[in-house]
Amino acid sequence: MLQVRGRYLLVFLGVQLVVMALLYHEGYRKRVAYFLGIFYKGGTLTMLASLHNASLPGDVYANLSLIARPPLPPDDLPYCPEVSPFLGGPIRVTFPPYLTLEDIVRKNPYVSKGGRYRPPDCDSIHKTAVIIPHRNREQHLKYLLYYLHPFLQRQQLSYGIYIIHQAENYIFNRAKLLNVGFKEAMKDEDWDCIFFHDVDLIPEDDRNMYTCDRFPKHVAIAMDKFGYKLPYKTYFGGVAALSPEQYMKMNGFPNNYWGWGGEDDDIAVRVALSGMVISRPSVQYGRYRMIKHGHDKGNEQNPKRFNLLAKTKRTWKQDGMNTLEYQLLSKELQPLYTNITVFIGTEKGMQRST
Ligand code: BGN
Repeated sequence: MLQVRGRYLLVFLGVQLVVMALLYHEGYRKRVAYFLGIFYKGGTLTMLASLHNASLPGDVYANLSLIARPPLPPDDLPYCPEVSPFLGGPIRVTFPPYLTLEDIVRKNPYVSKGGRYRPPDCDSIHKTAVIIPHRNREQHLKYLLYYLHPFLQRQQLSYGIYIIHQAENYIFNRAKLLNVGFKEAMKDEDWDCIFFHDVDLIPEDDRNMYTCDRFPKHVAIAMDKFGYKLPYKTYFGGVAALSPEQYMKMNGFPNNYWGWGGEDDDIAVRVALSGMVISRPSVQYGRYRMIKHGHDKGNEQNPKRFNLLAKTKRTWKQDGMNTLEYQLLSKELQPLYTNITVFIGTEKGMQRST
């Protein structure tokens, strides 16, 4: 009897020891972060961050707990280094089953209301808005936010995330929602780069910088569903990045593609018609995992897309940013994103469909 009890006691003590060791490790990491907060000098953080990278390959949250606000007035922060010390390369993408928005909020303590972030320890020269059109894809949105926030923080960007939600049940119109997102985001801030982002695409390499190039950048160039290759040469779907100047030069995106398909091809044609070319990241970095899903109700294939696309050359100046009409129903600052709900009308105009 006594012997059995002794064995239990040993097991119990063993478990205690393991727990204590783990707690001590966590405490150690916190103390390092605190220390850096007091004695912050650009290089120190850089070295430590890269050291820690080696130990946790692929974890999108690895090292982010090392970021601390130094005791300096915001105006005295040094510029962020040219290459962020937090970049780790490939990211492991899995879909944890019991994830909640609260978990994501807890894991991103420096994200402020409306899904805004600026590096607490350095002054970023990049200001990127991410625009995500959405309807009935809450589950996808949750995973995208789980990955996108730490991904952008690893790149030391100042950023904001906008969800553009199409009100009512009329056929989905991705490109018009992107136009609305652009217009609303630019009212908030002088963003220097806008990322137009599908809700079901998760970036798989943090060296895929969410900043703009000299020309409109098609970013989702290697998706798993296309065998990590471009499906065709002028493909412009999924994720694309334009500066406000590039976007205005092509009169934004078309407003008249209702349903699935063709609007991204129209955008690619606009790039060429306005005298620009498509820029792309390296195929090693522009990798994306698509969250699997069934067919969306209300986003059936658009039978008119072939005709529309044949006319882009004649219509691009008459339809786009300069003719955008919509009714803003709400703009809420949620903890992880700015939620814009908009009525964008129907194919027949701005009258209500119901
Ligand atoms: C294309 C679609 C794109 C879509 C890609 C990838 C059209 C227009 C045909 C003239 N284009 O075929 O919108 O992103 O496939 O799925 O349907």
